[in-house]
Amino acid sequence: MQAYDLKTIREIYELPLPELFFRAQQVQRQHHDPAAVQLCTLQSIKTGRCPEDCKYCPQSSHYNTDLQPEPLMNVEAVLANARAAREGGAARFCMGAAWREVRDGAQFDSVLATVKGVSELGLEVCCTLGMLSGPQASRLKEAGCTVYNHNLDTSREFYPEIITTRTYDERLTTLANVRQAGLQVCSGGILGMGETVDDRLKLLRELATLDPQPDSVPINALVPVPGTPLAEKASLDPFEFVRIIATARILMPRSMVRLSAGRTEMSDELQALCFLAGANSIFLGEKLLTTPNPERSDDMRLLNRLGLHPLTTAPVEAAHAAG
Ligand code: SAM
Ligand code: DTB
Ligand code: SF4
Repeated sequence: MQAYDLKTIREIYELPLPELFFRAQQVQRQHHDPAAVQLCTLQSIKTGRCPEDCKYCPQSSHYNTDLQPEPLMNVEAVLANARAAREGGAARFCMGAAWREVRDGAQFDSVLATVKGVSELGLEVCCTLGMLSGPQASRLKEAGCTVYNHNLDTSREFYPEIITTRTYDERLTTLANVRQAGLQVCSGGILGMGETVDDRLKLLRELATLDPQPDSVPINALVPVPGTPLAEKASLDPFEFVRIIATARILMPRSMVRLSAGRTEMSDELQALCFLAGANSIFLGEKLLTTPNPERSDDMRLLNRLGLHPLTTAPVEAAHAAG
């Protein structure tokens, strides 16, 4: 793996757009089918009342949002939704809980039973439950979970402006626990929280330096939610956004780069540019965890118009076969 310094990353990011796209597409073709898009479904299995103070998050108990909190869903309720997601063409089912960390006990046991049930449906299972110890990561893996999502969100320097209730190093420790247990790592960040371009590039450097690199990298555009401290943030420059996608693709050739939150505010043309820049995964379904996502039928129509098709092979296998 190549170690990147910030200057080199900046030089890539600042390339003339056609050159940046050309390089990103070369990398993408070496490791992925450029016409295949991974479709993931998200399900919030425990919503709201989170003790963390992430300034972007509608689920934090520190802010007054319109969110309706929901306790942990029972196994059967989640399985019903997972079946529907499978019928709808999703390859991966990702379950999120508004927890600071996983605690051993009845609730975690219930999540483990849910994970087992979803994996038995033949779906790839991803969880995002907050901080995780090594033994907890192993139990998730044994239950049939294949991927764990835990975002670094932004640069180490900007992080304390956004979250004060846990540290960057705690995030990295969870990622190490996840990797150690043999789970795939899904880790990315959010753009548009008031960070500089350098903060974004430092986030990419941080992710690209993980060894091995994350299997998937979700790039979220901030969804400004009324009541959160970031409700009034100015929207992102679309070209800055695609440049980050292309730079992520070049720095992390094998990773799935997921165009995540914020697509409802993006035009079809901008999303198409993101696919050209190397994004190859999206969340499908009209809701993310708590905020809206494009309609499934609109997404399928867009993929069709662009000649793209759902990815069926498990991404890591596909990447290994290609390279
Ligand atoms: N509580 C767990 C955690 O923080 O890891 C899992 C759920 S948390 C909601 C998952 C991720 O969603 C966060 O790391 C953040 O990157 C993203 N997210 C949350 N609110 C968002 C928003 N308003 N806009 C964009 N991304 C957001
Ligand atoms: C990720 O990076 N984005 C997804 C997933 N991982 C769990 C979550 C986006 C959440 C957006 C705000 C919401 O819907 O609550
Ligand atoms: Fe809690 Fe996760 Fe939201 Fe932070 S991002 S407030 S940890 S649910």
